Amino acid sequence: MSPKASKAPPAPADPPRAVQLEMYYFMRLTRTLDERAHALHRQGKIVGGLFSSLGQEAISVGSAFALDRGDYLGPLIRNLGAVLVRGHTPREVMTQYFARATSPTRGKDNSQHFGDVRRTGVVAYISMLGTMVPVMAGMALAARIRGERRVALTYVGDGATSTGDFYEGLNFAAVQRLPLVVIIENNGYAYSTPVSRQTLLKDLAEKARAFGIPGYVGDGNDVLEVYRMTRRCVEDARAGGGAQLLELKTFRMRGHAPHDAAEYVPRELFEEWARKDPIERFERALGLSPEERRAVEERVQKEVDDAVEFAENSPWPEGPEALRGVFEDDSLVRFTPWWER
Ligand SMILES: Cc1ncc(C[n+]2csc(CCOP(=O)(O)OP(=O)(O)O)c2C)c(N)n1
Repeated sequence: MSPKASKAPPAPADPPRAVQLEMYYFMRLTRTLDERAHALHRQGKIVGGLFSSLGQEAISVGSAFALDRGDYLGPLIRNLGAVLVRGHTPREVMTQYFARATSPTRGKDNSQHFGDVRRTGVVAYISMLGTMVPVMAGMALAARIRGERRVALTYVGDGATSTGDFYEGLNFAAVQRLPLVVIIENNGYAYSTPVSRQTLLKDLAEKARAFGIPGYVGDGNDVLEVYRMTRRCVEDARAGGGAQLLELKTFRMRGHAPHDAAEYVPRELFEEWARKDPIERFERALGLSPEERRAVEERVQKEVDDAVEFAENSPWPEGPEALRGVFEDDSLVRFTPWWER
């Protein structure tokens, strides 16, 4: 689908080179953290779910750069890059992966289930597919009620576009003309289900028609295109244009999680998408000098080494911590058996 021709504003300009270098840094940081985490998982140091954004870094970084400071972001398991851009540090990420007492959730919950609405605008992710759409519609509505011009941005996978929550949340946002931007991160597979078994549509953005909202399709492996398209959706949403749907095509370069070798994916697809690697493409577009590349590499390695060391040396949470911070009111989780009440 093409943008509405009649009232299309000019495409937002690319950020200056210094900002593009920061985008490159965040893409490299995301990938290095991801690769280190997978190595640590194989060593048994990280247990439980670990989800990769390998090959999808451009979507997270480009879209997060398109937001303004006070905006809300609802990430997915594959949006580590967006969470880093919003200000969560490698130490926070690693301690969360290691489930230590120093982590954002103080050792509780899934590796990606953290955020900080007040500090970074990141609304902690929950794993039920599509559920962040109504949650982020609620964030946009709350901001409007308070008279704040904040935009809410969230992501769904191709699989999540088949859920009721996606339809209900987006339809509510459309009808209420809420400033909500939903990015479909179309990475070809929902676990082992290819997109061709998910929908008969050619482009998932065509679903925008069902809600009467604009729908766009872009290249999810081109960080500057991601930035420009998201920025435009964000600007339109903030100006009163209501909900926006943006489908970005990409590929999941690993299995769903470390236990999944993705044997159901034809090898040629991995080879084809490896040639479209978003980081290598951006390096070429930026015309990086060897010195610039080395400087980013050193900065990233130092930060990741520091994060791993900090996490490994951090204490485990004490048992009773499991009962704290689950609800606003801590007393709610203290279960009293009926015979003791
Ligand atoms: C409502 C719901 N149904 C099923 C699952 C189990 N599940 C977890 S991830 C996943 C596949 C997700 O695919 P997609 O939405 O395309 O995102 P991707 O993992 O490819 O980024 C499924 C079925 C879930 N978490 N929530």
